[in-house]
Amino acid sequence: ATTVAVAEEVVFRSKLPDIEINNAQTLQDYCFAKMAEVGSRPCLIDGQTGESFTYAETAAMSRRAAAGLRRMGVGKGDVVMNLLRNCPEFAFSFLGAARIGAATTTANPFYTPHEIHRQAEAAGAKVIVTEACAVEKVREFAAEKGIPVVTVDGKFDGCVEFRDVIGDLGEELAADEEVHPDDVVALPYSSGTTGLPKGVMLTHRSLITSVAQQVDGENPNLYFSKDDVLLCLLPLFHIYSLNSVLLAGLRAGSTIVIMRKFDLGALVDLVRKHNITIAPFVPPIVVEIAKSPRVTAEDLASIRMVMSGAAPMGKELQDAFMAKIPNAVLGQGYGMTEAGPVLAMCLAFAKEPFKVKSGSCGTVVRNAELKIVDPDTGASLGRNQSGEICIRGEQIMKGYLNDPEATKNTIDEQGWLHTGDIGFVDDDDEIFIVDRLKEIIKYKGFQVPPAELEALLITHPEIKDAAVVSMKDDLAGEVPVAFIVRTEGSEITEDEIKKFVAKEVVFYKRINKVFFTDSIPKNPSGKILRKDLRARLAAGIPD
Ligand code: 4UU
Repeated sequence: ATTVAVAEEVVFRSKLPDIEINNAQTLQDYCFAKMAEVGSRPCLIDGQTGESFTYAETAAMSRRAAAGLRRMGVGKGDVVMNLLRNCPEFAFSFLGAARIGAATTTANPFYTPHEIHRQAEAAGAKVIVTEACAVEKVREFAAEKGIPVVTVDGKFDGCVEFRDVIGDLGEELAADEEVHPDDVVALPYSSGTTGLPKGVMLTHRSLITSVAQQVDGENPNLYFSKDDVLLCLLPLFHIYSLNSVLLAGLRAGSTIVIMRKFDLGALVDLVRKHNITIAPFVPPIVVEIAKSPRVTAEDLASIRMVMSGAAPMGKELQDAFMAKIPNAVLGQGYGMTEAGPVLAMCLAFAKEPFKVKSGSCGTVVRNAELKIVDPDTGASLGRNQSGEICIRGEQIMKGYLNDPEATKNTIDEQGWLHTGDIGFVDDDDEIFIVDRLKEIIKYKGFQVPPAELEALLITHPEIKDAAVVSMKDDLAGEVPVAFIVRTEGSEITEDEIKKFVAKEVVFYKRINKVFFTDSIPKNPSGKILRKDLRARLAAGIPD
């Protein structure tokens, strides 16, 4: 007789018990739930100007933004684009849009016009909220499409000032629009496991669940209190900062100090001035602080928690940093835009902390299930075996906007979201990421989608074929490099190709190196064999 193997699922859970999460309310009600307690406490502080807004003022500003956006014709189901560096107006606009049942799509103001227009168009943005550094890039496009442009930092021809949207009379929205928990509230763009950037539909339900998994419960996994002061330096247009800094900070009633751009001196000044207690970072910032002789333990003495995420942080870096700031807890969060975004969080951040290991990216959050599957067979794997990390729970995205095919390829029929990350769970439930199955390149935590660069490269008349893969880099973690097949007779140079790309993309998507080759390795269905190219790079003979 033959034996039939019964596939057994090994599901990993948090060490913390599940909690009850009321995720059938609006995100703004959930975030401002402690208003009675924190109304007069500082909520947002603009690090640059020192301007401060209490919780009551922040809520009022968001109601005024809601009224203003509605006057501009934004309504339920519509999309507002936030094309902003960090500023208080980002929060007012985001929460204001939520109040009228609209969603916010977020984009980097340093994107090129091409990148901005593509997202604004795909998301169907009804209004663009931006600032001086990006105004010129959207003005013409917006005029053509009849999209109003709002600016937060001054008056520009043909644009509306945010101040006027808020209104002199201070008219506030009387009552929030009723929404369904599964209505979209945030629409960040991500390329996910393959292809071009897509709109990630995060709903009221998913974001409430994600924030609750972090900061709620008797023993919160990520313990923020109303006495904490959070440094909001990571860009709010990326889901890490939007979710784990702004929304989680609001929910906890903490003070959020907003910083527009990274500068080590300014960072130290802000930490000292506001007694920052929580510092969410990405690995390149951790590296810079660890290496800088200018930054001392004393400078950062008020910080009790340093969080790193969005890219790998190895044991060596973690140990070097901890030696420098011995009084702070350093750990990682592991997120992916599509996953809501947080999959795992360091348990040393809990109110009653657990002992954790350097190099781990945390333990799966509570109220969620995580499994590791063999990418070839789909079999569920046990502890200490590496495979693709999958997550299930109410926090994950509803799907990609207008792309059921890509959604189906990411979330399977059983509701598991496939991350494209390779990792394992150890004997103590800690997760270690060891590789990436998906094509995405992460430059200092920013997404660089190879498919986007390849599509651009092959529009050049002298480029016959192209493939973009990641190469390790000391400073950025990873950088994109291109394998190029020239058209017959072409003598186009590396420099010309780099310049061609640089004109069209934001700085971190620029091609770092070009390798000319005779052909791009592909499988029979035409998919680029990136593994082969990465192997060539690793072997140091890239042609
Ligand atoms: C190794 O990077 C993010 C979100 C990060 C995040 C969010 C909330 C971190 C902490 C937090 O609290 O999203 P994306 O969509 O830009 O990129 C997702 C990918 C992951 O699939 C993985 O490949 O970024 C990588 N990544 C990490 N890699 C994210 N976090 C980590 C990590 N270690 N800690």
